[in-house]
Amino acid sequence: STPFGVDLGNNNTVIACARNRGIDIIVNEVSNRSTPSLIGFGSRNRFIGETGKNQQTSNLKNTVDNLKRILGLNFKDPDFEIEQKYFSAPLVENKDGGISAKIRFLGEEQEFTSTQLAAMYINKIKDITYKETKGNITDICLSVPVWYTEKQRRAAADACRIAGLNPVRIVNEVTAAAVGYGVFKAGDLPEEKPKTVAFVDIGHSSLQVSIAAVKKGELKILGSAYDKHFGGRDFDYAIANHFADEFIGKYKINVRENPKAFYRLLAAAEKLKKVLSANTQAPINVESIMNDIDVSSSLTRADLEEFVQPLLERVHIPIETALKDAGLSNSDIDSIEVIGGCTRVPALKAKLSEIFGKQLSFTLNQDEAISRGNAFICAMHSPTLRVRPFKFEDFNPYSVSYFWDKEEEDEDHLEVFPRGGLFPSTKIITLYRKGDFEVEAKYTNREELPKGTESTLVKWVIKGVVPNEGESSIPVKLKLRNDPSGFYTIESAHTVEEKLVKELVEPKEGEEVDEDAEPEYREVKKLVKKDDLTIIAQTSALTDESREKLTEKENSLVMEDKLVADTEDRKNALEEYIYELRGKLDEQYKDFASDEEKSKLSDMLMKTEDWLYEDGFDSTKAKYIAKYEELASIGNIIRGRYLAKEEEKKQALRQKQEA
Ligand code: ATP
Ligand code: K
Ligand code: MG
Repeated sequence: STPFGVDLGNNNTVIACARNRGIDIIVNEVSNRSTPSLIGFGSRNRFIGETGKNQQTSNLKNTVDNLKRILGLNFKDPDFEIEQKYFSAPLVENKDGGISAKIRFLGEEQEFTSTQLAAMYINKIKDITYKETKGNITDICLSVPVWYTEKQRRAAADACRIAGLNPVRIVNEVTAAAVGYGVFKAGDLPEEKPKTVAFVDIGHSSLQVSIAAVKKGELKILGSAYDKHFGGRDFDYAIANHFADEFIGKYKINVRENPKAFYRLLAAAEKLKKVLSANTQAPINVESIMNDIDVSSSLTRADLEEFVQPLLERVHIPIETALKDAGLSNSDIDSIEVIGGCTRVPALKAKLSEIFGKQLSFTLNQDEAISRGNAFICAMHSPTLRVRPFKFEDFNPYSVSYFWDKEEEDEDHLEVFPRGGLFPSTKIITLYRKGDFEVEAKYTNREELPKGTESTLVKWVIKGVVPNEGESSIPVKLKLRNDPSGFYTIESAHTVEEKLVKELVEPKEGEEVDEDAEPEYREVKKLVKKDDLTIIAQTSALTDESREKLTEKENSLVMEDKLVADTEDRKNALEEYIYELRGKLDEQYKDFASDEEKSKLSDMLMKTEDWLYEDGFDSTKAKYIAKYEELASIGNIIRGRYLAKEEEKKQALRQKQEA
């Protein structure tokens, strides 16, 4: 499989693949290096990415964006209340308490869960990659925000699987960028004492910061923090809201009452914002925004900075938290690496620089660093590819404890993976059990988490515990793991028993050894593995059965989309052929068809053309092909004569030249 890395952005997604001994950004069907992260639903097919963006304005109610913000979130989560305002399609609570979009698709009302929506989008991204690379795309390294909970990570992995991909690793976005930095800037990194680098990512929807210790071949994330509701879209809303107010007085219209008008204002606001990153003043114009009214106005950079002042005043909070977690202060930071589209805003750059008390550094490609890191990490996990060895450990943002029913032990739980620890990480614990038992992983401190997060992560049933005869319990060894994707797992479980085992007596140091002497053994009591236990995990991931169902559904939607696209393609081919043949009949083919043939073909061309614009406007792929072949059966005979004559001419010319 071609190593495949995806930075699923809230605004746009960037794809990278490891190939030709490097990492390439994969361009989409219109040769863009990033793809809008949204899905439009139509009467016949889905419009995912660029095509969805193109008709978003006219299809607002059936267009779903902000995909990553609802993935794995509960409808009742307080965060959803904040989130909802960014959506133009209606969102509803589904039977699992999650969020589904309710849209009109294929002529009827349909609902799709946040996981399905993410899967649709990832599947499209996979298709883009497949078309561009012609490679075998089966493994993916997908990045997610550092604030994603276990449930959201599981949903992200499920979405990959529904899209037919194996998520080899789910990785934090900023960590992926940091890994890219560690790998591709290896030449400039110290061998011994690590360099301390702050990575700041401000995108469309969130701000994330991680402090890393980087040296050649190795990286540790020492601290991570975030502002979950801080990004470019908040700037767009601030601008749009300003103009919405202005237009009430100036044009006597309230664009907030008209979703399409507000969306168009929002799009114009985003453009304006970008212009203000390079200029101190910029105009805004929207034609016929509503009630046939054209609006225009302008904004200065200073105005924008004033509107977003409340945001600017929050930037220091996550940075201070991350520094504190890392046990560092400003002066310990050697370099501040900035990524994410929103960091192009001059006021934000100035703010970051002020907070750190240092110049910012733009070593990484702001838009592509995360996906490049992902592709490298995916390559690292490939059994067939050899990549430069690079070790990285990430920061565990949420404390997690494992609970059991107290039997012989003093405690009924243990905080196994505290906030601030590094992962992947493993801890082995021993419990004394009479029989089968349950273990539960829970978040220890709710206040570390996004509001409303459920505390239980996973429940396990451990089966197959049988104490030795005459004993009331048996020691069980559990291997607990915060795995490379950040999932909290029980990797293995087995019982142990004391056994007398023979052990070779090693000669003492300095003692003379008689080569011919018999080796000496002694008997010692040792704990040895007795039975392997069965671990049944109940996670927030989909069950195999429901995941397979959703996979089937997704595959059938892909087939339908493909049929619609192929039909359109055949229709266009027929139309083009009509024009081509008609033209050539008057030119190149003029002398190669009899008058009878010409009039018969002209007649057929006219009839087919009429059909195309009437009965055949919305026909089937097979019909378009049949009509094409009908024309081609005559067209090709004439073309054959023409080509034969051309060949004759060519031969004659060659003979003349040779003579
Ligand atoms: P997220 O990281 O929140 O999931 P994302 O990865 O899609 O979102 P980015 O691609 O990093 O986000 O950044 C997109 C944001 O950057 C958009 O809000 C966009 O308007 C903004 N942006 C892009 N270019 C500029 C610019 N020149 N000036 C200001 N903002 C810009
Ligand atoms: K992005
Ligand atoms: Mg991003």
